[in-house]
Amino acid sequence: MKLYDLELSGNCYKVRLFAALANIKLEIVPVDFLGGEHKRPPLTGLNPWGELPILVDGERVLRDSQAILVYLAGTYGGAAWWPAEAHLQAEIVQWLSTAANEIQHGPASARLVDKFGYAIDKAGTLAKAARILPLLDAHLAERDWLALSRPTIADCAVFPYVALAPEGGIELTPYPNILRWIERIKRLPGYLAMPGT
Ligand SMILES: N[C@@H](CCC(=O)N[C@@H](CS)C(=O)NCC(=O)O)C(=O)O
Repeated sequence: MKLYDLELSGNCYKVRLFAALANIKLEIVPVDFLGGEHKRPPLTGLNPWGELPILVDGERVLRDSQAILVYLAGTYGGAAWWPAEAHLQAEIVQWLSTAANEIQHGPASARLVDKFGYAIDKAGTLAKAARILPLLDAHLAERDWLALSRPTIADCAVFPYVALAPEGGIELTPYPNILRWIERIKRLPGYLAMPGT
C-alpha cells in the first residue's frame, strides 16, 4: 500500500499517524511538492485535484485524508477502529467533517499563511479558529477522546492541525482540555510525531 506523502502536510500526517497507531504498514512515497510533482502526470492521473495525500492499495486509489482514514480503519483496523453500527460511525464522521471544515479553514489555514506564505485572509482564519477551539475544548472537558470513549480516527483527523496551531500564531494555552488531549495522544502506543507536533 503506497501513501503519496508530504512530510510537512498535516493532511498526510493524519494518515501516517493512524497507520502507526493501528500498526498498518504503508510504503511512504515522498512527493516533490515544491517542484509541483502533485500537479502533473502521473500523480494527476491518481488525483485530478492535484492534492496530497493519495493512497494506492492495489487497484484502489483514494484521495482526501478523511476518506483514506475511513478506508484504512474499515479495511485493516478491525472493530476497535471502525465500528459496524451506523450511529457509532456517524459519531466518528462528524469529527472527520470538523477536520475538513472548521479545522482546515481555521488553524490549518492560519499555518498556511504564517509558515508557507499562502495568500489567505489571516484574520478570517483566526476568527474561525477562535470559534472551533473553544467548542473542542468544551467537548474534551467531559471526555478523554473525541468519539466513542476511545481513540478513533476522529482523534487522528483533528489532532494534526490543532497540535500545529502555534505554527499559525494560535496559542493553545487558553485551552487546557485540548492540551491534555494532545498529551494523551502523544502517549498512545505507536504514536508518531511530525515536525511541529
Ligand atoms: N481535503 C483534502 C485536502 C488535501 C490538501 O489540500 N492537501 C494539500 C497538502 S496539505 C495539497 O496537496 N495542496 C495542493 C497545493 O497546495 O498545491 C484532504 O483532507 O486530504
